[in-house]
Amino acid sequence: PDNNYQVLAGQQIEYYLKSLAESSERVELVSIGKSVQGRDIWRVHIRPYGDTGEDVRRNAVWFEAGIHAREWISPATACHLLDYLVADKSLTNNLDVYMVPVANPDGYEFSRTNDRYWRKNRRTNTGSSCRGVDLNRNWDESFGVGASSNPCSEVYKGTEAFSEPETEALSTEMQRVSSVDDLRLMISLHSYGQVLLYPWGYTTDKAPKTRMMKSAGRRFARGAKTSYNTKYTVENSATGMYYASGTTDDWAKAALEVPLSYTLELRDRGGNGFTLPANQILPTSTECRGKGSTSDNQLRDKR
Ligand code: 0X9
Ligand code: ZN
Repeated sequence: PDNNYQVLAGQQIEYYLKSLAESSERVELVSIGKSVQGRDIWRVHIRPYGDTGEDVRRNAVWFEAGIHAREWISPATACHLLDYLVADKSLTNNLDVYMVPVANPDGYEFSRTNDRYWRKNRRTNTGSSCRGVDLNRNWDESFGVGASSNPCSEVYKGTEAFSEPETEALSTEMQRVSSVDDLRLMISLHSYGQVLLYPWGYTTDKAPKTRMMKSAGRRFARGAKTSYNTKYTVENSATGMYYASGTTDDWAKAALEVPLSYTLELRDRGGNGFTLPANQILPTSTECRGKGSTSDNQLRDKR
């Protein structure tokens, strides 16, 4: 039924990823670490077509999804994108695609079974009865500026940068990828708001390559509009939303110097918010791929 918020359980996503890796030679699945409660954090790598296994430096993109537990549309969109990327031969040509579809597996499970609006991970905080660290405040970039030191806060930053196994695993693997490849694009998938955010989030100072992030961002928005006329705006995190620090996008920009670093807030604009009806999963995934967008047409012409 459309309205009962069906979503893949974490384990079902695991099975899906494993079957994808088994059925396609191009897909490599690796556990990059364990969550607080011991769940695997899976990282998918889609190698380009015709990859001979040589150690060549390629352009790479990194997708992170599900760092916030209640934003169910994020892992769902990530899985649909995976499906699309594995099936499409031309799109991933000479490009390494990396993805972590469920970056906060404990929180995701908790949101499914106990508290639909859970956001953080499931850390037991010493000296407090409140659990969880906001994993999108725990990265080692201007840690603490515009985040809370109260364990009961929804935006609790944790005891120190990378105190959480989830952010530790993600950042270590992102660092490794950026040492073997040229990481050109990083997108962290969230909801909701239909806005593509670019750094910085902790200051209104201009980040390097802002013009490029804006123009590429507008191209995304144009593409996203073509499927169902859904409007996405492109904004700076700090001015367009609110100050936040210790986030994935700022860290990728600052520490790894990823030229295009974004947080993408998926559907909707607040009508349903986090409890986006299941019948919007597929449209959301489809429009974000920009079917019918300029880049898609160009790719089609090249085939
Ligand atoms: O607050 C967040 O972590 C993100 N919004 S959400 O509603 N999904 O929680 C926005 C993060 C944007 N990035 C930066 N401010 N750097
Ligand atoms: Zn979020």
